[in-house]
Amino acid sequence: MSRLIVISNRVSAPRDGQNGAQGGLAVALSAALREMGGIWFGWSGETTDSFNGHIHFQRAQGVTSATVDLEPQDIEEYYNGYANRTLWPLFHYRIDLAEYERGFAGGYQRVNDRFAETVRPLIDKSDLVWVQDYHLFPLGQMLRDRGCTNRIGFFLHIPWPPRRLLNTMPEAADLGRTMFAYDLIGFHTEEWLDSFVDFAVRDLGAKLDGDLLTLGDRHVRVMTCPIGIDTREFVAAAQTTNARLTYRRMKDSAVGRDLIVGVDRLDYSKGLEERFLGYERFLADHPEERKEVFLLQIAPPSRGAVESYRKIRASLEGLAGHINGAYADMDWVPIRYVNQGYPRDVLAGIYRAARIGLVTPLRDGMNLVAKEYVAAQNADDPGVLILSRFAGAAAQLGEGAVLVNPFSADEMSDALLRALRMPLEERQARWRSMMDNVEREDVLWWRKRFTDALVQEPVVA
Ligand code: ADQ
Repeated sequence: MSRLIVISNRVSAPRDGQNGAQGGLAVALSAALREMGGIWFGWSGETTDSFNGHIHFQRAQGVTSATVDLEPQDIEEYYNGYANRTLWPLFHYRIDLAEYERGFAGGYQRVNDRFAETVRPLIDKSDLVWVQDYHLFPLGQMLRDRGCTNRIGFFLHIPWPPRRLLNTMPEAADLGRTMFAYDLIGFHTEEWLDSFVDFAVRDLGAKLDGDLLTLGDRHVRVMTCPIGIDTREFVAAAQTTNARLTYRRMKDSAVGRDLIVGVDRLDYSKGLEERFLGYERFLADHPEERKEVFLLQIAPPSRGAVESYRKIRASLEGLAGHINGAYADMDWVPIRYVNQGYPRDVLAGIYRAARIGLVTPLRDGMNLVAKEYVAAQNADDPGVLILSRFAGAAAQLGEGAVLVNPFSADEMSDALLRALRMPLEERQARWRSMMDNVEREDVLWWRKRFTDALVQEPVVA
């Protein structure tokens, strides 16, 4: 059997003495590496004065990781620059925030080249190579340039934007052509896959035959492969003592009111400002509901080195303060806004105590919080998921969730009222349909679907 070489920006392989569970993606990739053997390669998260290609190998719980340190300039241009200030906003349809700087593009190429050069000697002839996410688009091509003939797959965790937006980026065509170095590209949804195919066909001149795209002498297969959570682990997390204590604590502090919960990295793509405004509209439209509910928004800051993230943090603080100032009373505050992360079992307890899970990103590749919320519910008395129609998760959970347009405060307000008034039988039926999907298409299913497809040779007509 082939070994698996996973390459991602950061490596979250298990560490010795690690307390607490890993995230779902880390669990799935670690399980695959344990089963197939192989290495997980990426940036250590550490800096070094001058890049030297020195690899730190570690083996823990049956998984080998190999990491390198990067120079401060690499981190500034590749990670804070091209990845977080160019690609992330552009791929979430925010060309107003995307910054096109040659310095960032150069740093991105340099780090990808350093990754390729360093990882190349670790790859044996029969290994499968699996590259993760937008930090590493050109890596496959750079490995091919170094004589790598292995099967190489790429999975995109974020949306692929429509071609008219993508083409605002000066390097769009070059980046698109490098994608043909891969044998297989996976997307969460048809929508992201269609955008990629549309771009490849209309802007690069590729030909599509079934699921095979051809450009010159290169063929790449495209597939949808929606990521799931580690459902068994999450259901178990919701049953732990910590989860039960948290559930109790939330119920006690709610004093009979309904909890609405939002859990997101503090990121403009998650639609937090729009969510607060939608909730404010609900409070304004339905005075009788005011003291019957409260919103707990958990949003740990991320990417603090980037200006747009500092701005959104400040603006959310202002908005939460404004709404609380306008509506709070001596015995009730409408929004509890918390900026810290919590262990997974504590999160599970909070989700379970919440009558409504409010997951309203403006654009999201998948969104795992939606699935975690579903997995944590009590089957006898489940809560309602209000989900943005622009999250990848809507393609799988759309029948059970209450779908909303997160740009519309009115729709959000209507959805909140509907969810609060929803009869038990309807909640149960909707939850069952979502839970069936969350159980069937979990993260282990996702991993197998991708690696099974990667080993298959394409049938070229
Ligand atoms: P993210 O943008 O990070 O992932 P998401 O899929 O929602 O978004 O995953 C967030 C994870 O972080 C969840 O597991 C959640 O529980 C955890 N988390 C968030 N806030 C937390 C808190 N306060 N405390 C503890 N944990 C917290 C990217 C893409 C997504 C895609 C994933 C996987 O943007 O669209 O679903 O990758 O492909």
